[in-house]
Amino acid sequence: MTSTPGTAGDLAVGMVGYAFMGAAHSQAWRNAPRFFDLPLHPRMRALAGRDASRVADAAERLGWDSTETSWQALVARDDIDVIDVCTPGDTHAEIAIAALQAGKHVLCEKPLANSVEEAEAMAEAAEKAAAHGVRSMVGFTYRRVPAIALARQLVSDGRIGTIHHVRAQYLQDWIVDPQAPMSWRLEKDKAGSGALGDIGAHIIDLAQFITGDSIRRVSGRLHTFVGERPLPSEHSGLSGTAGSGTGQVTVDDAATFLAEFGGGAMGVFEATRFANGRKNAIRIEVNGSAGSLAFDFEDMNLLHFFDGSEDARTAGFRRILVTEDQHPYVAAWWPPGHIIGYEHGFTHQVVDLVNDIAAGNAPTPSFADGLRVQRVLAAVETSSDTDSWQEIQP
Ligand code: SOE
Repeated sequence: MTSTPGTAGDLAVGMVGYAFMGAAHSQAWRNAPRFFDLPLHPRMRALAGRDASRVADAAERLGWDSTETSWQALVARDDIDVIDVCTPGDTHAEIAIAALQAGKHVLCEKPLANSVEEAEAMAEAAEKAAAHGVRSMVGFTYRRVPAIALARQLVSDGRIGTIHHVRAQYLQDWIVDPQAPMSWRLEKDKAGSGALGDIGAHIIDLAQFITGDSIRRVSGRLHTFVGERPLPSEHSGLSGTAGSGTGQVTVDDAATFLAEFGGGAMGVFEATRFANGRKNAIRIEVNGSAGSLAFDFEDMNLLHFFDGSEDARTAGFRRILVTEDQHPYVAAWWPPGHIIGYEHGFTHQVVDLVNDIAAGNAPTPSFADGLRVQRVLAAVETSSDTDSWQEIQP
């Protein structure tokens, strides 16, 4: 590592992968400097993918200046400061570690890895690189939804008091139809786990983020409702069409678990792709000695807040529209009262990363935070396999 990249006005970004997450991150790199006052200007310098013509099409569509057909070539370029990893989980560790060792800052999609061992190696590489001013962040994007960031503020301001209960659900239904085709998200080799790692990881991170506490033990159950599915006709995203032949689903369709937090709170978690009618419902409720909070991503601009100190005759859950200039991230967007959407969380993620890189701060969630989530995921799987409570290594 020779010098700290990204300190001369521009911050040159190279991204690996260009499917759903690649598109979401691309709009974030493009919009962040247009709406936020940033100390460094992100440049969308290069996009990497294996197929030359597809990556060229994607670069044109998403706004990248050039392309590479291997991530190794991207990491080797000395005109790139940040590597943004938007690939399936089986490649996160090798790309992120190589990038950190080459002195590039890294933003890596969630979950951090497919196993605790990989996540440990990534956290170690991140710590070593940080000693040279190289920054890293894992993309638990929902932390940057303004209503969630406000929930975190209210907890740390003491408005909820001592937390007794955390109720967290992530509910989707995109494979409830047994004819919905296979995709990489249904293959253990590529995704690590199913609903558990893909969406359960988000609610684990959110629960720990909002409460400021850590899960200390879990008791879980994983289940696969449909074990064999049609192979996709060509593309295998969240909405592919069925082709001929079938493939084995090697991950869970749904995961539930009980959790105990270090500070004594009790947690109930549920992550499923079979909640018919629920599209992207991240529901979190926190009950404390002084009040409660409730959030649902399907109504993402609202936070529900109960203040237990209010006169009992008029107390009740208050519906806060999180669209005011005083709310986290909101002032950069539209006039008060004008709502924002799914993609804004990705933009806020880029804004925070760029600010941290410029200021020399350690971004959050860090790879160490990603490792902590990975340990909970692994413990839920072991618990389901062995019918036992599992402790999480602190
Ligand atoms: C699919 O379940 C998915 O795209 C997840 O992979 C994302 O992390 C989540 O934001 C939306 O759903």
